[in-house]
Amino acid sequence: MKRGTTKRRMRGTKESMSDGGMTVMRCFLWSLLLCSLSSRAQGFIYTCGGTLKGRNGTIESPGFPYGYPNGANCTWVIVGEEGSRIQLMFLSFAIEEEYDFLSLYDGHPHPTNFRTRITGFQVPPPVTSTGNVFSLRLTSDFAVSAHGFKLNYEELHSTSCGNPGVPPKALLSGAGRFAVGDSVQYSCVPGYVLDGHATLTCITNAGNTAVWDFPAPICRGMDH
Ligand SMILES: [Ca+2]
Repeated sequence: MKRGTTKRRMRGTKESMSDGGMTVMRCFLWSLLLCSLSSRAQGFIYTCGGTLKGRNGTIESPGFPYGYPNGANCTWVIVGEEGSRIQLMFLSFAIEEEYDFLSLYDGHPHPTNFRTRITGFQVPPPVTSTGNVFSLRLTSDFAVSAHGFKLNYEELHSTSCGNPGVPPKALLSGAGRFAVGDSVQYSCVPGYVLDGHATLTCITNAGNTAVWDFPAPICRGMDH
């Protein structure tokens, strides 16, 4: 969903000229809380997020799936038990490519913990923190939204590798616990071939952490 600079500029102008109209639309689409926050003039910042504790849970971008607000700066900090890791499993992902971002921090949301920045319309594979804190920050610019993201997070203990994920066009079978000693098998839907290892086994690495012995394979079209 690329947009031209003209469209961007027009959208920006329209917004600054008819803030009232935009507010009504936003009230209709989103919650009253969001409405009151977004009625501020251009240059507003919409903040949200918070600290999350507990073994597992769900995080959605504000307004999901009807679109996140412009000017969003939302930070979620997931804190697991000491000695655990946090795994994120994305269920849905659509963020305006190269203008809006979801940044991941392996620890507290500090630049030194920066891990990766995700944007666009592909559901990312599962990602696991190295420690018991994992942070996410959603930032959006002044125009154009998308339906946003939804993910489940789960606390992993030292004997669990966590769900290795199912790449596009792949099928996963095998153990449901994903614990040390368990294996999973991948295959591809018809018309696609597997690239990588079909079987992954959960092992303990030198650092005494449960990890999959190989990355999840990919399924590529036979004509590529
Ligand atoms: Ca945007």
